[in-house]
Amino acid sequence: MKIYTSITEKINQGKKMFATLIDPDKITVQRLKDTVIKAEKAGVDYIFIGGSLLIDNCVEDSIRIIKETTSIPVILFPGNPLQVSERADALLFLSLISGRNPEMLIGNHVTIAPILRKSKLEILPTGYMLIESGKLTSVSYISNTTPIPYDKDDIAMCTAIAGELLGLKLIYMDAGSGANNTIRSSMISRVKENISIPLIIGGGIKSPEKAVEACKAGADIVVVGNAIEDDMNLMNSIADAVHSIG
Ligand code: 1GP
Repeated sequence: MKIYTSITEKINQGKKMFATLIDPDKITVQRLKDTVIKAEKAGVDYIFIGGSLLIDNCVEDSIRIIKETTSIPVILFPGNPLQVSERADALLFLSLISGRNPEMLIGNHVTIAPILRKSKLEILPTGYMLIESGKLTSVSYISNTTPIPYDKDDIAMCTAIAGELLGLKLIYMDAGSGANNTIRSSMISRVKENISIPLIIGGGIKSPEKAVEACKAGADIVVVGNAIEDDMNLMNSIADAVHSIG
């Protein structure tokens, strides 16, 4: 449990963490290399890799390139069971607890379980919660689930508590890739105050200010994808802002 231990140790030290999300379908080899070099210089804590689709089947190659370039831990954030690679360090084993689609809650997990059992990947059982964000996101459409309404903090809280009681080790609240609205602070803090496992927040974060807002509300790890695809220099300012908290 190296990565999970590193997350909890940082939380115990009062530190906040920043993860860059790379969608292998949306990035060229050269841009991937440049992004990873900048991530290393910026002090990014984790690289998440995954996407809702898998058009070019390039997860393996992308991780190989990342691993040749940096020692930042690579964590799979799979949009589907095909996005599993032994080259990564860990896997967010996502159960979509905000939804009521049995395949996303347990079905896909049964399919992939024997493969994961044999792999060396560190498995991070994660309660994944989609939060409504002002538009239909890819993950909501693909997963065929309804996100938790933007202003229903109590539903989010109860869902996260249920996830923790079921034994999940992380909660990831996601407004979805390219969300119009980030998750509001009151929802983040309501959840954080009622769980004792690490909380990941992502979706629509485009600035250091928004990342800091999420951290101050209770996020332990903030995830940024789209905004970094648009401007990789943002990694520096977001990493500095997140790491200066606490
Ligand atoms: C999406 O939380 C991630 O699953 C990141 O979202 O691409 O909008 O930063 P963005």
